[in-house]
Amino acid sequence: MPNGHSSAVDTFMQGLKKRNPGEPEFHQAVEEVVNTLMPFVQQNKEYEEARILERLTEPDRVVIFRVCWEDDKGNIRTNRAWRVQFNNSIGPYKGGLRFHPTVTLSVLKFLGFEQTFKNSLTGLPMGGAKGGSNFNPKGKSDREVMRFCQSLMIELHRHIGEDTDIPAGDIGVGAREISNLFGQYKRLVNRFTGVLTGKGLAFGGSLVRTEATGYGAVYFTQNMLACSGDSLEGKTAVVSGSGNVATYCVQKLIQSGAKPLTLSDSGGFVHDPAGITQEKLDWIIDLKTQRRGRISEYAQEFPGVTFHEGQRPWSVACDLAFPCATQNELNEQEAQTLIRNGLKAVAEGANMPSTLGAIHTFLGNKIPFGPGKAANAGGVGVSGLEQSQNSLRIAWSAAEVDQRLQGIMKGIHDQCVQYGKGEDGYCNYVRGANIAGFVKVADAMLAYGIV
Ligand code: NDP
Ligand code: 2IT
Repeated sequence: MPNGHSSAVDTFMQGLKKRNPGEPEFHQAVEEVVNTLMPFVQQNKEYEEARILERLTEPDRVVIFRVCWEDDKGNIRTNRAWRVQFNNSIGPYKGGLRFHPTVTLSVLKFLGFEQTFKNSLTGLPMGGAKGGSNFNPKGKSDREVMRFCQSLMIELHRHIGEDTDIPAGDIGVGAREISNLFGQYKRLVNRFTGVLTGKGLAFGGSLVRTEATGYGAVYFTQNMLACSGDSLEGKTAVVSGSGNVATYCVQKLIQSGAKPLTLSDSGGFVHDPAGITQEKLDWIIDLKTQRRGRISEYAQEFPGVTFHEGQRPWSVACDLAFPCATQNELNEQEAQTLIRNGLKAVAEGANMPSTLGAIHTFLGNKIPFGPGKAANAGGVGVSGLEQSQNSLRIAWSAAEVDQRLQGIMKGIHDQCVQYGKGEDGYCNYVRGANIAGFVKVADAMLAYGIV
């Protein structure tokens, strides 16, 4: 990068850090984007003169509130919740809710910022937002989760709406939580409307939404491999996480003739050298969604499987890596290990799972690398389709939704190639996704004037 760009990035980042102290995840997400956008913005003076980068890194609004609820023993509990409404230039705010003890304003600002670009890439009219709470659903009873969700919605309902802001799931927020939240919203406003996505099929949910993020990450990988005439057939894959994204990523890998070898959770990873089959995956999905168990139990259930306590799966040799758990779960050293072991491509199912050092290592070694805002956009893409179906008051078939999801992922891939392919033929999907996601939002902001 020429010096003018890097010193402009440094100056920009100094200002951003000063304005947003103590928010390391937000700084990291902005730095990744600004690193690749700065040269583009400097070449396109209208963006620079209108200070689009400064405006785009300041959320439209942040709502912070207390959530009080009563546990099963009658104790009064207090959590904090947030909704970061980042940017609604191209559509109503849209993005998930995360319930996890590690949730902070910094985490939600990074997620809302990334969401703005991701949603733009889908081609659907959706702005960017994220929310959640430091509530830990692990170990809580269904009733405790319900009381927490109901209490949270008593405040959140004032700030959302089908044309204002449409939350969905994320870490710790799945079918159970969305159902509790939707039931309470409907009761508070006395309207049945598509205000949340990821709803149950009986009350306005879309087929394939549950599967969409994991499936989409695999479709994105298929598109990356196809650029060099390659396919998923026979490829080994290392997947982290064992939640919604990881499990449906594994399912689509199996259906595509690849061999998924690992899954993980915060306790460690399991390695199945024979490959995870659909039958074993059904057992895992039941373990994780119904029995709410730990991934280590998989190694006790199936012969030949090993559990590696406290470790991440990146030391297992593979063709493909799918980080699908959480932010900063794959560092520079682990990226080097993957490359040494013959890695062919990476697709981020999670948001910001690779550190800046890991991204640099993948790009420096010319590994096709699908960043989260491109590779995991299938989830919010099908959320957008759920909104369309709710507005039309119809339900599409699974085949129809899946077809549209494949079209969305191909569209995102091709936009990345348009802006990211270099003269040597290597596609930098990070640059491609950042610029393609930016242009649409920035042009809308330019059109609105100074707002
Ligand atoms: P789930 O809650 O279903 O699963 C999360 C998984 O990640 C669990 O296996 C969990 O393990 C693990 N995990 C979470 N936090 C940590 C941590 N701090 N350290 C180690 N492991 C951790 O969430 P999702 O599958 O929905 O989300 C996974 C990722 O995908 C997130 O980054 C999310 O933002 C992203 N994403 C999700 C989308 C969706 O539609 N759901 C859409 C796009 C992106 P444990 O049980 O031990 O906590
Ligand atoms: O990070 C994400 O894209 C999500 N958690 C899904 C958001 C959505 O609105 O479906």
